[in-house]
Amino acid sequence: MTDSHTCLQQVLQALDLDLRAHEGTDLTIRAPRDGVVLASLASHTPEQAQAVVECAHRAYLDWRSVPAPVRGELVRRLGGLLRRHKAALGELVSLEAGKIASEGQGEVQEMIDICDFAVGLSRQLHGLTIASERPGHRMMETWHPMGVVGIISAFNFPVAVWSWNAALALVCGNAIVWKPSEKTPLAAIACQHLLQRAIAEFEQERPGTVPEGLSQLLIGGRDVGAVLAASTRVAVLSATGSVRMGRQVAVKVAERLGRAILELGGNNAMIVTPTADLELAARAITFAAVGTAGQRCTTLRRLIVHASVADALLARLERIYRSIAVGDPLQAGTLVGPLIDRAAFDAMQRALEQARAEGGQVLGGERVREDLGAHAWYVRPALVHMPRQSAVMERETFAPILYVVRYGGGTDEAIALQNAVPQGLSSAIFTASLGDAERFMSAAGSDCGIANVNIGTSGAEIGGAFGGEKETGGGRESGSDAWKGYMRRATNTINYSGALPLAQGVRFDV
Ligand code: UN1
Repeated sequence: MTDSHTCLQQVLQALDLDLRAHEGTDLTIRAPRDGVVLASLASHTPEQAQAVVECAHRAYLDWRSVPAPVRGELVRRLGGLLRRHKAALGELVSLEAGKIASEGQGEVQEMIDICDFAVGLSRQLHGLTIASERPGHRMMETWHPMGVVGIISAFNFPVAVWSWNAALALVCGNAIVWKPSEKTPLAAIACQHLLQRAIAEFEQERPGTVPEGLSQLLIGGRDVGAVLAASTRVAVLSATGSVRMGRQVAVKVAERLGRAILELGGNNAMIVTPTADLELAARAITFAAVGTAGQRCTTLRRLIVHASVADALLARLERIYRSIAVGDPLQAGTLVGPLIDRAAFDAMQRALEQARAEGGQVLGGERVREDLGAHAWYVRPALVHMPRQSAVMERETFAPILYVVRYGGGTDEAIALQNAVPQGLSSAIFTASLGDAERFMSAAGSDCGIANVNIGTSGAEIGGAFGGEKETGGGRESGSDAWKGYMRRATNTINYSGALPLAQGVRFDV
């Protein structure tokens, strides 16, 4: 296996990226696949962060007046560069976040997809025309940029989640300031570098269109994120991460009556009904539960299976779990890479201990492949048979743990179990019954932002709005009309009548 440092040098060369300007002693970045130190970086101070936000605000004041389709042209160029550098950027994601190669590449594809979507959107951004009660009047809605959009992203989707926010925010006329996870700043530096290149290309054709500081990066930890949350200059703060982080950020943003888009924890379940195609279900469960080593916010964490099919399904799953390829994420054939770090491993072990204490029977979950490095944390994914949905199942543990409970009654019993947790991101049902599927998607069904039928909980396309309810935070990103979160709506009433009739028939003669 090639040492991660060597891989990094190749990737940096392919991206024409020099890290020297970022070097320092504040953050040590390790490759999860072998524990090798990739880089040591300097953090921004809160004072520097404040200056960055001010600069972004000045950029917004110019960018907001650039026609939206022209703004789209910049995002089109970013998409072009991402297409050209997909292999290298995807590999960097694998190196820094520990994702298997195909998922690293898939994440860059997700960026390309949202760029395409945003370019189309840049010729739309349309409001309604509304019937006026007054003669000679017209009412309409106009959508305008908000200002500076702050983006806080997590280690597990180090580039795609930024791009959902960045591509939309830019075509919507905002400036962006990004604080990536302190575990994955290298991928962020690479994205910022590609965007700067897109800007340079664009400026050659349209000199003077892109203001200085339109897109900026903040490397650092909580104190830097706190500046984004507290600054009234940050009109929208889009934050992805834990419920704990989201709660802190949301309170700060609410205090100044700002706008937050929150995409927080998921504790996603799948219901398998008696009519489900078990072969298909087993494959979907495996990808959703162990893909990305269980470190997606959409990861399947709870399996609610009807007693009549439980033994057959679990026999299949146990076979898969025993043999699934855990190892170097850059090696062909690997399906499960490492956890991000030791803290993730410890949290997983604590959850498994609690599950045992609550009567669970654990298959897997132990550390494996220690030969790959003392600082590399690989685990065999855990399948945990629980006697009932107990406390450990009510929280999200960011690791490949799949808890299984059985239900004996109707689909409503399963739906109630599914909804009985504080989070509400993603959910799925496997069934051949139209009635069960429709019930699951109805108002009395899944309470999540994503409710799938005969598909797992993870791996959403960018065309749909992405996000969830309850402790997941209520925000929506990516497709559908999520762009409205990055714009403000003005209602315009235009009078061409030559008279001045008042609404609601009010008389006010002067
Ligand atoms: C996340 O884990 O924060 O639906 C995002 C999915 C991916 C995005 C996950 N498209 O699993």
